[in-house]
Amino acid sequence: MSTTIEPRPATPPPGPPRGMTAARGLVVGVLTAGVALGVAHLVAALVNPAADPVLAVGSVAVDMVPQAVKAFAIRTFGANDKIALLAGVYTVLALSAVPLGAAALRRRRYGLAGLAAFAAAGVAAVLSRPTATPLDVLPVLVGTGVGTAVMLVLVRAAGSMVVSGSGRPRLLNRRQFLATAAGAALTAGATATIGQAVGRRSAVGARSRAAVRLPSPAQPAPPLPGGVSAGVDGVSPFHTPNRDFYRVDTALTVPQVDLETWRLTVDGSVDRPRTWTFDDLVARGLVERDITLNCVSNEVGGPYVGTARWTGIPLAPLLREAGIRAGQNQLVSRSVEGMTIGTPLEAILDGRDALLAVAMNGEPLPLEHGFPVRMLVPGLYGYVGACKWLTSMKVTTFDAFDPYWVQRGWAADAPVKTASRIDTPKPFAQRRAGPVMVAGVAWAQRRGITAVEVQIDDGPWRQARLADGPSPDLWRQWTYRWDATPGSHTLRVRATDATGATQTDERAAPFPDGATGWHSTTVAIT
Ligand SMILES: Nc1nc2c(c(=O)[nH]1)N[C@H]1C(S)=C(S)[C@@H](COP(=O)(O)O)O[C@H]1N2
Ligand SMILES: [Mo]
Repeated sequence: MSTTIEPRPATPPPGPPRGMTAARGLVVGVLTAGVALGVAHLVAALVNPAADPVLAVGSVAVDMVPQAVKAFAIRTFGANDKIALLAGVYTVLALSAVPLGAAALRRRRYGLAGLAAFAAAGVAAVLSRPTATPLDVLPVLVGTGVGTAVMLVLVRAAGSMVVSGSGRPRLLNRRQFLATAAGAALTAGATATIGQAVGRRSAVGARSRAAVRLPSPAQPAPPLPGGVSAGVDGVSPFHTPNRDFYRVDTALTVPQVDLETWRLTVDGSVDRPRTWTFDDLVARGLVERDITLNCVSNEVGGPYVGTARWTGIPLAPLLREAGIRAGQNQLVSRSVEGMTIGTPLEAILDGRDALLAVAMNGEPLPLEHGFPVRMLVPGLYGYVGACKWLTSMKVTTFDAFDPYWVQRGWAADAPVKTASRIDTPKPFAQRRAGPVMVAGVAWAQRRGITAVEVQIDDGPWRQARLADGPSPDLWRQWTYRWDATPGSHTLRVRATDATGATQTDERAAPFPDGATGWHSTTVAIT
């Protein structure tokens, strides 16, 4: 019996240099993911934009992230929080694509298994959306299919690059690999770009909106006194232009509603459930109201508040006609993309101007603000009274159903807290000594603002001058003429509402029912 011992080669068999393996893994992984996502994006644009797996994963993240993270994201990125989130999803995807590519180069089936895992995650994300249909898995499946083909082609091209032999590895078909990679990169870019374009062109919401012709309101807004504007530069205009109106929602793509198929249903514990078309609703007659809307997430001094002239259908009579059964206390609105918002029925029925709004500042609701119909209940934060892209309203009880934000710990009943904000001077502004106009807005919807006071450093509180306040549901501008002396100064503001209550200086975060505290700003006087 003899044993043969293979002679150990003097040098290890030449493989590709290490750096090159990593680079090829990166190319294979990123291009595979890029093509899969680009194709998925294109297919989603054709079937349902919200079925884009990246958006679906982003939406899952929006729904799942803890309150503290969400608050941090809003504080840090403000109105760009959605872009930041999607950038995060892409970063995670890119980072995990590299090991995917490396695995595929080692063994084809590792790569296939990795892709299958991604596809499974994508399908799970897409199907977890509240309005998902089985068709929504199509973008992920087609994207993964094409991605798989691209991965296999790239792996083969990469494999033919290196010819083992003696001496230096020869790069045989480097050109072929690069050409294949370039082809894949082009495919990824082209499908993504075409997807974007198709998405824009098929923007059925924009087309529907462009075709809307609204009759003039049967009840125009009560005339505003000339003095609602203090006429000071730097104060928020009394009516916030639509393009400047804050936007807060969980929708990563703006829902596109086709008016042909859109319906609004009223059901739940009512005697006469009913379904409305847009034209039926509008035919009930429109009223026009100036109403200030704000978000519970607004920090003290923050930007999430605005006033618009809204046109809409009075909500209370419509619900009464449906016949609200005894013992009900919550109206749950549902939007086309699955948001649920719960409003106390009492707030809708107590005589205030609760509206199904169809127009904002004289034009059909902008898509971002809820086209074709949104709810508005003066005196309540948006998350309990202002469902956008509304499609159904269910009469129920608070015991029976927790809407979206309440499931996440926010208060079920959230009347607006009294607040005031210094709009000018801006923080760290530099001004000359002498008269300086300090000015801003204050709001306490349903109650109205009766006083605003300003404090300079630790001096006494001084009365600000109030601009006209024709309705308790509107914010009120205020001004204070300050004789500024050189140095650094802190300005503070606080408001008093019509119940006589003055804002507390106790700082509270927005969660769970709205921020409290005095807004202050520091300025330099020279
Ligand atoms: N469908 C839907 N409606 C929604 C929301 C949402 O996320 N989805 N956000 C609510 C919140 S928190 C606020 S403050 C208001 C904001 O309305 P705006 O974006 O028109 O200013 O819309 C409310 N309606
Ligand atoms: Mo909000």
